[in-house]
Amino acid sequence: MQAGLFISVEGAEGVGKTTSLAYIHQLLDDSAISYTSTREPGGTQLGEKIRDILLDKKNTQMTDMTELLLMFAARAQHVEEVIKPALNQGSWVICDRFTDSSFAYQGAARGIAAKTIDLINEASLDSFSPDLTVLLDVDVKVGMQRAGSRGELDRFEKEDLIFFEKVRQGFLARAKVHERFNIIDASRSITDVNSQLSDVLLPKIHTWLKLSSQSIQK
Ligand code: Z5A
Repeated sequence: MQAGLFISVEGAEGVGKTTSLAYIHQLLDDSAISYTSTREPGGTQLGEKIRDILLDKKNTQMTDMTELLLMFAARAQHVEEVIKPALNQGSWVICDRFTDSSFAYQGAARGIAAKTIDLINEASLDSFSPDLTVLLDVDVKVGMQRAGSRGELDRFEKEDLIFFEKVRQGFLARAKVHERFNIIDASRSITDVNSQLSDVLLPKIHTWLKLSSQSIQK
């Protein structure tokens, strides 16, 4: 059986991940590809409990290292319990954020050295990474305005413009060195963003369907 494809969707505050994820689901539904949609931090019962701790604005004393280790604790569980089993069954996995968020938020923005995150990534996940990463990129002010229209702010959403500018630059720096990244100009209209997503994903869908039918015929 052809293994599934692991896709992460990344970006800073209010870039439109939720909106884009809905469109990606539609593309996969239209192609009759089975997929698991999941998110980080979270994605498992244990991970969702960790998410609550991470986002709780009452946890003002949390150190940056605690935050990083909690992200990776949730991720280690997520990879073994959900992501790898789904991929092995030929299902695609669409993940709202993954390790690149830790490099952008805990690394570039909080200031933890990338080599420290690399070590934790290697030790906890054997540096398991997505096949393809969609990075939604937009001016930080625009993203914050879009996100600002929502209700109460969580522990991350309370951060300022400078923090989210560092997050954005952290993502863009990673996109420069990892070929799996596809940058989407998220300043455009939702229709235009969807069209950019189609340009990235349809060739992958067609190739995967072809390989899949060949492996069934064997
Ligand atoms: N975090 C971390 O620090 N380290 C890690 O390793 C991981 C995560 C994995 C929770 O993530 C927090 O965890 C996150 C980073 C941290 N904190 N922050 N910030 P999350 O993904 O659950 O939370 P989020 O980043 O705030 O995402 P979100 O709430 O899901 O926002 P979004 O999905 O990017 O935005 P949206 O809901 O799709 O769009 C926002 C609004 O803009 C909405 O009204 C849309 O209709 C509108 N929109 C969307 N696209 C467009 C376009 N193209 N034009 C105009 N308007 C648009």
